[in-house]
Amino acid sequence: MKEVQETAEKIRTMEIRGAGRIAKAAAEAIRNYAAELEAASIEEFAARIREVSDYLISTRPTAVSLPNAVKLSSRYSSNNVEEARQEIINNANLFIERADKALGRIGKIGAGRVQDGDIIMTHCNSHAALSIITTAFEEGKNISVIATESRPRRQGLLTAKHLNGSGIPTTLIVDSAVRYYMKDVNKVIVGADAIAANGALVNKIGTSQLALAAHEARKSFMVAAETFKFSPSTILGIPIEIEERSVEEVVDPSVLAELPNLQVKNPAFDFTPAEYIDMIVTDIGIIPPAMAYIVIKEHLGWEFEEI
Ligand code: RUB
Repeated sequence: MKEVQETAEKIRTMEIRGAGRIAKAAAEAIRNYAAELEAASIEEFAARIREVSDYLISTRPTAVSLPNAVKLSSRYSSNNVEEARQEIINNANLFIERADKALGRIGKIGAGRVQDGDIIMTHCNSHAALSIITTAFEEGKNISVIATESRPRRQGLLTAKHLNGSGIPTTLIVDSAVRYYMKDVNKVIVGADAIAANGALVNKIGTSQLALAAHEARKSFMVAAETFKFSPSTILGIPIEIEERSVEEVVDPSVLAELPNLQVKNPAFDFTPAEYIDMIVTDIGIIPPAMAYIVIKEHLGWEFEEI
């Protein structure tokens, strides 16, 4: 349980962050918990796995990769504790292996849509988007990147450091400069925390501004997303919750203390409607947002009986 608590805390405090990494960390935590779990009966085993699953899922509400990873990893069919334990270990390992492979595939497939000379704008810090950008560069394409700062947590700096390490020319801009620079850009590539059944994207706050500006300037808007970023529960009309983080990420607590009448808001994500998205690069190929429902039905093992 100690490892589960540590992982949960790291996800909550964003020491582990980004939807893909959160998912893999949760799968690892479930796997290691199941491996050590002492249970006298399958009922006790089931109850403890459910408890830990719910606990991990509660750490961050928006990234659907987290419940998907937990659900896909913690599945078992046997009524025997040892067999159920082994099923969970195998499922979690399979999830982690597929997640790693998915990033490579997205990079390769997406790089096919990047042209020599492209200037690419990206937002926040997405490993899937970076996989496309670095693969295109490694293929010999002469590209450069405009990375947004991504206030308030400034994940854009992580992106800039990553790109700098790969030798890709990068310009860091403040979020409010997105529209100003859009004229210089050939395409926008962002990641995803969740994709709804109607093809809408949920990603770092400000993503929809990039999409609007790209639409206005007629620039291509690409989303890089593993299939486990698609949200099964949206088929049932359950909306994706937007995480509201502490206002102290935005304004220093000492300043806040002097402004008792001020309200500060800090939503961590926003929605980009499907109509602003040109393509979603997934590990099963490039799809239009309208195909989100099919991905959920065919690639996430979603069954209506589960309701
Ligand atoms: C991260 C974020 C990323 C997506 C995709 O938000 O919005 O764009 O999670 O990332 P936060 P990846 O920093 O709040 O977790 O492609 O790495 O899964």
